[in-house]
Amino acid sequence: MIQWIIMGMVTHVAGIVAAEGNNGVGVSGICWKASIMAIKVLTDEGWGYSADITRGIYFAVDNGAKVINMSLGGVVYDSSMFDAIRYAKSKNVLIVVAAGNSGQCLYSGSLSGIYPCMYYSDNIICVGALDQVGEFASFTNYSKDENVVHVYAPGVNILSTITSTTTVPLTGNLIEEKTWQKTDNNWAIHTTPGYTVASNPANFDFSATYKPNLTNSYMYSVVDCRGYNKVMLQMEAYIDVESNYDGLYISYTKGEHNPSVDQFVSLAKEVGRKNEFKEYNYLLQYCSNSLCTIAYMLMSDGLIQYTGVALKDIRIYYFVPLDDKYGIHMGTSMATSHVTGTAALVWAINPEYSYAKVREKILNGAKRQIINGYGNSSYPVRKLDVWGALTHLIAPANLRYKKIK
Ligand SMILES: [Ca+2]
Ligand SMILES: [Ca+2]
Repeated sequence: MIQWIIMGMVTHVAGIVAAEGNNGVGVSGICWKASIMAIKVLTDEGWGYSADITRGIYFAVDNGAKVINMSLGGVVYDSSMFDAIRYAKSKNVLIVVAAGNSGQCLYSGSLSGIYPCMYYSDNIICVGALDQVGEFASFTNYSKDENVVHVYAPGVNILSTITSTTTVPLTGNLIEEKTWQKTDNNWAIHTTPGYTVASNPANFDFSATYKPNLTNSYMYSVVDCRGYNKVMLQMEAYIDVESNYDGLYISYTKGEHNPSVDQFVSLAKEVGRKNEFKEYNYLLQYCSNSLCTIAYMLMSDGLIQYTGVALKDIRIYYFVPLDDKYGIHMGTSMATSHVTGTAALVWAINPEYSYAKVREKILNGAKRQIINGYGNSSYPVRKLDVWGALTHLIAPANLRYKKIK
């Protein structure tokens, strides 16, 4: 399992590629008429696994994508993902990827690379970011080797489309409103001066300790999330448990279930001596439009017990979209999508082109300029030039013409 981090916000990236132009609204993308296929391969928080990204590539290719914009990166070489990229190549699909935002110099053949940028396949264009004066953006990864970072494009202070949401309470405080079921009597709901808490140990008073060898100490309840598309659990909790051996496990499942019998989805294991009430938020991805069982379990080993956990406030929130807006972001993600839009534009002008031709137009149409690198070095790099890519076109072959007298 390899983690991948998204480097930008997808709606912003999509707007750079294809926002409608010449309509007096918001921004214009590079290729106004491009069709976008949105394929979600990472979580809302922007991370995920290479297997999902790999499946996304196959899905895009098999469903007719011409250019795949991958504003994401990870540090581990994954041969399955590389196979998917080669599959895309066999189907004439170009893949435009971000060089990454860690300010690193990338060396060809180096093991500490960034992928997909550094997979060797000639249907990839890896893109670094420029600032507003055409120098390297402070955060961009870069390379002295034009075969590693192929081209640079604007990536600082880019205005594009954004979406946003806000949360609205779906329930009140479930500690007070709900009947909680318990698998043993180590959990209890009781009122301490000032507020009601659910706690383990039952006699929680900031000095008593939870029991050793807890393996099945659950407290759980069912919440009705029907009619709500995206819901979140928020809790305020006091946590004081031994880090490496004990833990408060928070889990949930769609429908009405018993966590000591049925399979639940883990949300978190909270540990440590926090010693104050803090707020925690968890997305309940699988509880959209359904009943939802939320479960808390305290687990402990035989040695060392602390004062335990107290849950003061548990609420469910749902998300509502706010009006669409425009906003500024920066990153090699933004740079990447400028190149993706250019690829779409070049391909729109000549749909018969191969991925290699489109790539050649972009790279050969780019302006080659010396740029000030890091540490007093300077070297020539390719800067994206949309007009250059378009005018680098060769005249279509086999034109029929008549001599005009
Ligand atoms: Ca517009
Ligand atoms: Ca312990």
